[in-house]
Amino acid sequence: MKLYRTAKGHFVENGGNFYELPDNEWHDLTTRDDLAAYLESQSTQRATVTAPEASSLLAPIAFQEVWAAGVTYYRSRTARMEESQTAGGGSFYDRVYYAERPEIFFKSLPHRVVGHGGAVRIRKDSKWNVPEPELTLLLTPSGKLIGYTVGNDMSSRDIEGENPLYLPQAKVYDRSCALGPGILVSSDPLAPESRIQMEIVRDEKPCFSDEITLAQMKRTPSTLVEYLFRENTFPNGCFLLTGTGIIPPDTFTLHSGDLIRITIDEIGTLENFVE
Ligand code: DO4
Ligand code: MG
Repeated sequence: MKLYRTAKGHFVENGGNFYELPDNEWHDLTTRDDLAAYLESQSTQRATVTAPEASSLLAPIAFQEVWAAGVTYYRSRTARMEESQTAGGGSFYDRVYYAERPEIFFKSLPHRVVGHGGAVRIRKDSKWNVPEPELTLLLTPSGKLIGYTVGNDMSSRDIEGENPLYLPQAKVYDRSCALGPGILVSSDPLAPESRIQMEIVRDEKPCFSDEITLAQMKRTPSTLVEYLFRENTFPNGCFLLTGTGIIPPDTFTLHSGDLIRITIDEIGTLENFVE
């Protein structure tokens, strides 16, 4: 089942059919531990409707904080070591990749998040920017995993590489995070062979594409969630991005006008232009 937040209401897709939900607040829906059972019962009681238009989709977030894990794929560890070598930060990334404790950082509040079709931004004081396509978990206030979405952890690699202590500036700025298109409602782990694919289109031509499977993630979502909830409460629940395994070559930087298309099997495709 998939759940969509749109300008015209909330819709659930179940077995290939769409149903419009009664007037629930998005916050109330996405903090329910029993969301899957609730949506199942709603879809048996309602008439089918036409699928909502992609242009009406809104970011699937209410008041949740957004957090992110880093260096969860070998490729990410290697890229960070290279970018921070002159700053002497190289060994931090290797150490965190192998350490028991994962890297988890605060990424965003809802007002900095855009949904499918929204424009993400690159910082004006940065010259090297990339999207990071990441499987993203939706967690309720009790810490229950109730769904998945596609996330883009926009990053300024020159700022991050200059000094690891600049990470929050490389990661947290207006419209530095995209989530969507909707929520795959499931508490089951996704199949290890599920692919994350990213394509970047410039002047209507693909200029980068790559893919990776979830099998290559070093940590499990449940371990990341356990660390995140160890000494934190989330009265509104939270989203947790689980790290990137796709890194464009060092010669690549995003341009204004680029289209970023991220697809995760089972969840869907998130598209954003760069402002
Ligand atoms: O350690 C810096 C950030 C890493 C990250 O965002 C990622 O691996 O996805
Ligand atoms: Mg990331």
